[in-house]
Amino acid sequence: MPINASYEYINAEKVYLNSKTLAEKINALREMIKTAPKHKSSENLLAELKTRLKKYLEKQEKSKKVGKSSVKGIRKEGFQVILLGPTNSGKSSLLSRLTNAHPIVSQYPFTTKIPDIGIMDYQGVKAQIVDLPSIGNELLDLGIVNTADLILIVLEKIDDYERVNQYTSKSYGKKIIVINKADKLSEQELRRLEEKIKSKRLNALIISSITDYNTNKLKEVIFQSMNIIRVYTKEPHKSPSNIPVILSQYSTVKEAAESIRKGFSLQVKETHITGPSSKFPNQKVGLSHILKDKDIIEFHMK
Ligand SMILES: Nc1nc2c(ncn2[C@@H]2O[C@H](COP(=O)(O)OP(=O)(O)OP(=O)(O)O)[C@@H](O)[C@H]2O)c(=O)[nH]1
Ligand SMILES: [Mg+2]
Repeated sequence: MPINASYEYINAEKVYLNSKTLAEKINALREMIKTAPKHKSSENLLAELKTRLKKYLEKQEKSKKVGKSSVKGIRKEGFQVILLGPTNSGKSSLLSRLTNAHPIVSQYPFTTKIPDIGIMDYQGVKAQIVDLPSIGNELLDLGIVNTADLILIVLEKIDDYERVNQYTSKSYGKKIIVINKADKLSEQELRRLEEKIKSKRLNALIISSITDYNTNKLKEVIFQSMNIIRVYTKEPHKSPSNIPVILSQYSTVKEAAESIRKGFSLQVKETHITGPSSKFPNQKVGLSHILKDKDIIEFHMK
């Protein structure tokens, strides 16, 4: 146990040591990283925890690839997000907001009869989004709920949450509650709903597919749950590339170099980082330095 460990950390460590499934281990490790003391002497511990988490995430990723969805005709492409909820909560409307797809939207119940698929592009990162027939529709095939990477539980009323959540008991994807139709709420009702989310510590976001309220925030939240980072490479004295290198979370400088070209890290003499993982601009770091989203990485070659 690290010195000055907080009560939260000790608790998270206990949960970790007792966890059996991969998903439990991942959640507990995330909590440990969040609550670990952030001082000089615990840097090694933090790095070690992050490496361990990364290994588990990769293991989970591998096991997902063999998982098959029973919904015919939907090929899982990269990160898969599904929209699950009662009829008329606005799933198809949301799909058309987040992606290039144009599903049928109507005020009548059970409009969506077969899944609609769209691709979300968030600053160069892509995710597949699948809009499903609603809960209660006999055409809803729940197989995909179990294999999706992320489940957006789309509701108009927060009170519907439990009813919908029952259908996710066998899923291992993360879950986010999306409360749609914020435009129908008064300022006061909106504040009250926000308070409720806070006090119940729900992982929920209030949006409107009509006014676009918080839909960009939702894209950001989806991106964050993908456990990936974008780093931008840069040559000395030039501006950074616009196209990000996509890496899994907690990747090191060495892994970034190797993702450019196998053996590239052996040719690197020095690396400089500017961004969230650097203490100051242009910080010189070693190959084992752990990167963060939006870092700019400058390699000096031998
Ligand atoms: N006011 C308001 N209405 C919305 C919003 N989003 C969707 N709607 C309306 O709600 C109704 C249902 O929207 P859909 O997107 O078809 O709902 P769905 O969840 O796909 O429902 P299914 O018919 O079961 O497929 C439509 O009349 C939409 O225009 C929103 O943010 N605000
Ligand atoms: Mg629909």
